[in-house]
Amino acid sequence: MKMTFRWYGSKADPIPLSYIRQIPGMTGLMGLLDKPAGADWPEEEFKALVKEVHLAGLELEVIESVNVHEDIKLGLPSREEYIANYISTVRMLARNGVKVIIYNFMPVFDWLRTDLARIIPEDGSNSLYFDEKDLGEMGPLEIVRRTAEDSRGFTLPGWEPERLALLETTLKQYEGMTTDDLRANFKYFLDAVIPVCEETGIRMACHPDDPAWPIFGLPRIAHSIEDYDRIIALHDSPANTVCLCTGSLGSNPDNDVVRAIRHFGEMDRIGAMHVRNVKYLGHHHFRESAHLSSSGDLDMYEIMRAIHDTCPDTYVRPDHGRMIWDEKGRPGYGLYDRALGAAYLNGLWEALEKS
Ligand code: CS2
Ligand code: MN
Repeated sequence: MKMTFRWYGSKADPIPLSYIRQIPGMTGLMGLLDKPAGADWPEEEFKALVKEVHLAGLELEVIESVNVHEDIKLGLPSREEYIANYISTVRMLARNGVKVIIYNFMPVFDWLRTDLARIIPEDGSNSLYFDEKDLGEMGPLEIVRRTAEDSRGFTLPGWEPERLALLETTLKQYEGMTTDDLRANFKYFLDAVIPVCEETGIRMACHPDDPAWPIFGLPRIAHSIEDYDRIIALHDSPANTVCLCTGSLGSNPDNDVVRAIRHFGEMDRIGAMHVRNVKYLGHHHFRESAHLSSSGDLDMYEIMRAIHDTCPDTYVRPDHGRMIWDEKGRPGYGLYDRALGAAYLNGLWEALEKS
């Protein structure tokens, strides 16, 4: 297992690389260049990032995310240009030491929450929270306005301004699109990109829909074991893998996260892991909790054991954390609670190694 940390770059992330390096057992980053979906990433800029990360004593073998342009998901003729850019970016990243690219294929929205700082009554910390009832009252435009307002001035991954500017138009474009249509567009993308990944040694890792069910009537195709079996079948290759996010898949209690890890781990189809815990509060109603098993509803020991048994060499990062100790950070991506999460996951790992 390689323990890693998500980082947004020195301009956008208040957490210095030196702090990340000081978290015990931290080997590298899941990092990115801040480029709009569809862009061809400039090599010089990326080389500079790699250099900066290496100088801090960390690796940059995983990129999260290279976002897929909406026109690719919509299957518009303009997708050709964006797919060409994607391929060029894959080649460039491979040349510069990258092994895994995390992405998702969710229409319009990446992850979605109804509150970015819900107080956890037991201890006064706060975390990301979702209640479908609140969503019903809000509607897509309102939720976007609220999320932007609550983000404390930070840009949020998946909520990039250029994407949101076109929200109304984009929502209209998806009207009438079925899950089969979306899957066909996904196949078109994978058929073009995966052969290049095979050639260059990159693994594409698809992140689950979050929360793990359809929202606002938009088609969603990556929120269960069966969904991922179909995604793998779209273009069967060792380069077509899952970014298994326990908190996203696990937002739906019907998903057996441990079984999912074992299933795809045994197939060697886990490119990366996001490990975090959730607390169920009712139907389509949950909040994110501390990583510790007893703080939420997922069994972190069994999760780490499944990784240990089936994909021990994979990249792991603590996904979102709570906001604690008065930290003023990017919602979900503060330093303190993610560092605690990494330390705890490393502890479980050491116990697994020695038992
Ligand atoms: C994140 C996602 O919220 C999360 O779980 O891991 O925003 C993730 O980075 C993207 O969906 C990957 O493209
Ligand atoms: Mn995740």
